[in-house]
This record gives sequence, structure tokens and C-alpha cells, in this order.
Amino acid sequence: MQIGKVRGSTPFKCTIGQAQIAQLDRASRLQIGKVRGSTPFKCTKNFRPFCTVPKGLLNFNQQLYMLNLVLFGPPGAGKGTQSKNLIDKYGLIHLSTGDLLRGEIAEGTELGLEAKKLMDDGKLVPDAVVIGMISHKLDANKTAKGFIFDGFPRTVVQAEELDELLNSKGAPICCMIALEVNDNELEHRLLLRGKDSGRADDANPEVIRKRIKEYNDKTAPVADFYKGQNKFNSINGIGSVGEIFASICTIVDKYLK
Ligand code: B4P
Repeated sequence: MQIGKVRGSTPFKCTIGQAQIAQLDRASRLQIGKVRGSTPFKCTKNFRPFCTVPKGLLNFNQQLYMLNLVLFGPPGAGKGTQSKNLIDKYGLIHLSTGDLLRGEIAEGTELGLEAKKLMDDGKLVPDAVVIGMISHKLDANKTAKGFIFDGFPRTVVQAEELDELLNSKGAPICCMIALEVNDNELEHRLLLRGKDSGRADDANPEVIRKRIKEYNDKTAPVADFYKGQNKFNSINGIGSVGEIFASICTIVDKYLK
């Protein structure tokens, strides 16, 4: 439990990672403030959404709270699939580095042409490229309620850079949710998708195995990074999309209480 203080308010109880919206009591004309998950607190007419404690309660415009999630897992674990559901339910901005890179490829940019060679070969794109893309997207979405980072960070360097970027904006990652799926199932899913996705990296079993190896070598250690910050949550990524989504929501909802 933390003590929060919004400018012009009395201190109030709150927890890290909760509190989204300042709900002033309209009936009593701005006298009682409540931030989701907090005890009601007294505030004045000058109440402004400016919080001195957990910085994660603010978005980049200094409004209250951002819910920033990392959706983690090997290729084909279902990050993209579950992100769609999460956006609908929580109104977050989806940042998928895979989608951003495929967008660059579709537009035929220089960056896209470079990335395509690596992606088709099952390799990761250089850190500086994806960090630059993410930084640009964060700046372009200053009023977001929060972000789902899908497929990013994929290396410890990316995780460190993301921390730096978000901390400088006062809105750190709330939690990482890792989808656990075994290699056989991953290969099966990606080959199935490859039949109609048109994605070269899904069509070839050898490339899929290389992507899984890249994940084990370079991406899996990112989990330890978030374990060290007490933000790591693991869930079983095998089952129906609905069941898995329900498990994810149970975790996300804890951060909203
Ligand atoms: P991504 O686009 O991130 O995608 P992915 O790892 O292939 O898949 P994802 O986990 O999102 O799976 P999905 O839900 O679609 O990466 C592609 C490439 O981009 C990387 O290899 C790399 O080269 C590059 N890249 C991206 N980000 C990078 C970064 N940060 N740094 C460096 N390089 C980067 O699910 C897969 C399939 O499974 C779908 O067909 C889906 O329908 C199915 N499925 C999902 N859930 C299921 C379930 N519960 N049961 C059965 N099937 C399911």
C-alpha cells in the first residue's frame, strides 16, 4: 500500500499499478475524489490529475494512470491473438513490433527491406531499429490509457531501453504476462498459419525452428529481467483462445484493483 497525493488533495491510500481514472464526486461538487482502487480522499476545486506517487499512475500528459503490459512468449504462442482481445476489453494501444516491421516491408521502405531479409531467415531485427520504432509510437500516442507491448522487448537490451523510455515518461511497465507453449505446438500452429498467411517465416519448418532457437537464446532471458522487478506472470498458453484470455484477464484485473 502506498500513500498517494493528488495536487490539492489530502493523502489517500492506493496500491502500485492501480488507479486509472480520477472520479470526482459530481454530487458534492468536486469535494470527494476517488482514484480507482483508492480510498476516497478530500480534494479541492483546484484538484488536478497530478500525482506525486506511483508514477505509473500517470499517462504522458500527466493524467492519472497508465496500464502498460508486456505480452511475452515464443513465436506462435498467441501474443497477437490475445492482444486483439485485450485491446477490445481494456482500450489499450497495441504495439506489435512484428506488425510494425511488416508495415515497413509492405511500404517498401529501406528499413523494411533490411528487416525482411532477417525476418525471412528467422533472425531478430537489430535492437536499435525496433527501439526507434517503439519510441516513435509512444510519442505519437501521448494520451493513451496504456500500451500492450506484443513481441517487444525481445532482448534484454530492448527491455532496458524500454524501461528507460517509459520511466522518463513516468509510466513504467505494470506487468509481463508470459504465454507458455511447447515447441511442437508452436511449430504446428505456425505451419498451419503459414498455409494462408503469406508469411515466409511461417512457411518453412527450418525457419520456424530457427525462430524458436533465437527465442531461447536471446528472448527467454528477458523473463528474468521482469522476474527481478517482480512483474513476471506465467500462464499456460495451450487451450482455447477464450480460456487463455480469461487467465490473462485475471492477472490484468489485479493491476486495476
Ligand atoms: P511477431 O510478428 O512478433 O510474431 P510471432 O512471434 O510469429 O507470433 P505470435 O506469438 O504473435 O503468434 P500469434 O498470436 O499470431 O514476429 C515476427 C518476426 O518479426 C520475428 O521472428 C522477428 O524477426 C521480427 N521481430 C518482431 N519483433 C521484434 C523485436 N522486438 N526485435 C527483433 N525482431 C523482432 O499466433 C500464431 C498462430 O497460432 C496463429 O495462427 C493463431 O491463430 C494460432 N493460435 C493462437 N492462439 C492459439 C490457441 N490458443 N490454440 C491454437 N492456435 C492458436
